[in-house]
Amino acid sequence: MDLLNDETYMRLALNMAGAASGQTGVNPVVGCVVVNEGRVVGLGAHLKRGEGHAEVLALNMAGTLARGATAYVTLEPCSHTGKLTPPCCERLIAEGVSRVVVAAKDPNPLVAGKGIDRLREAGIQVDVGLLGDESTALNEAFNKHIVHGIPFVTLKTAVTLDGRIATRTGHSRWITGEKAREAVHTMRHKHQGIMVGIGTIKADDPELTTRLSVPGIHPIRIVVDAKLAISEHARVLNNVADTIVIATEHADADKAALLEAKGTTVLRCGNGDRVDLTQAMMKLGAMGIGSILLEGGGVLNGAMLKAGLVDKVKLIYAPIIVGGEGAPSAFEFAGPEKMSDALRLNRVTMERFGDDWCMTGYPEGK
Ligand code: AOF
Ligand code: ZN
Repeated sequence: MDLLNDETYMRLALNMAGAASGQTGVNPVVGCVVVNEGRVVGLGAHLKRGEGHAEVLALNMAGTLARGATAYVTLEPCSHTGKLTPPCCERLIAEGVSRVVVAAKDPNPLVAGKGIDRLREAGIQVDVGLLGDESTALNEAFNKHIVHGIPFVTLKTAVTLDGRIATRTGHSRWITGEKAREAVHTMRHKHQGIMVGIGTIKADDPELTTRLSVPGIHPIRIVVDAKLAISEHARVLNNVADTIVIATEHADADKAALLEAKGTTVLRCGNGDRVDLTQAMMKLGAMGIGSILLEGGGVLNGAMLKAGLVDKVKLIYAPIIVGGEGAPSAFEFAGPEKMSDALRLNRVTMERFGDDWCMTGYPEGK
């Protein structure tokens, strides 16, 4: 039986926050529940960047019943004047809330503890940390982008048990089953960008949109294509969603103009043969892209990993083996000599999608 306690209300706030995953852009997802004398009197979630904060919406619903109430918030109430509203901590004080339970501190340098301090100064009891890890996990992309200015990158790949992403002839549809593919489209919905290399565009001509049994949000499609070799007829350039192609400074100006005339954004990153991926991440972060789902192929996966730009890995293993000398693998890079120098994933969890198994982990140091 579910007990009625602080955790019950914080979990409700977290569930509301989680429902907005993928729709707040570079902003965090936040939920708020206001409880007065054992009754829920206000509910709120931040649903869109530039629109109301969770606390404001919940307090609007609570009205005068906020006086003396407890507010459960999944993220520290803000202490800065944002896009739309004055600081949430001032609003909580003005409404006469007597206790605030906060899951996690806001890493935004403009807030970072000031919201909590301000509430305490006003004599409000503030308890911090309840289900904090869950709140932090929900906002892992926000937490990185607000501090470092570059996107949080989740590398996702479907693989055979022998680590291949295609057969020796290049055939790749499909490796995993329907449930896993639905999970991948849900991942697309939850990321602001989806990134692939030109090799994947040439081999599969993917559309890179979100297709589910209900409408989902399409991420911005990002193609790493040093020489602008992409065909102007590639499906990824259709107008279903926005597309950014990243090339080097040397790539042909006429081809860039042709792509831009189709509505595609061309970014130039790096002076060498290859795209400077670190610079690309800085530019994308500055453009307001806070999370990217990296869908390969092996060369781009390897390069992103080596550059230390991958924050999280999701490997979906299908119970199949294809062998085949030279069959493309999920990670193509000059690996280490010794097993002890392998790239290790930490905080590993496993999840089942039908007959496929998804291993999630964080590269060492992340
Ligand atoms: C809260 N409650 O529901 C959210 C908060 O651009 P703005 O005005 O929406 O401000 C965005 C910043 O506010 C964001 O970077 C984060 O620090 C905080 N988000 N804070 O008290 C909310 N969404
Ligand atoms: Zn706020």
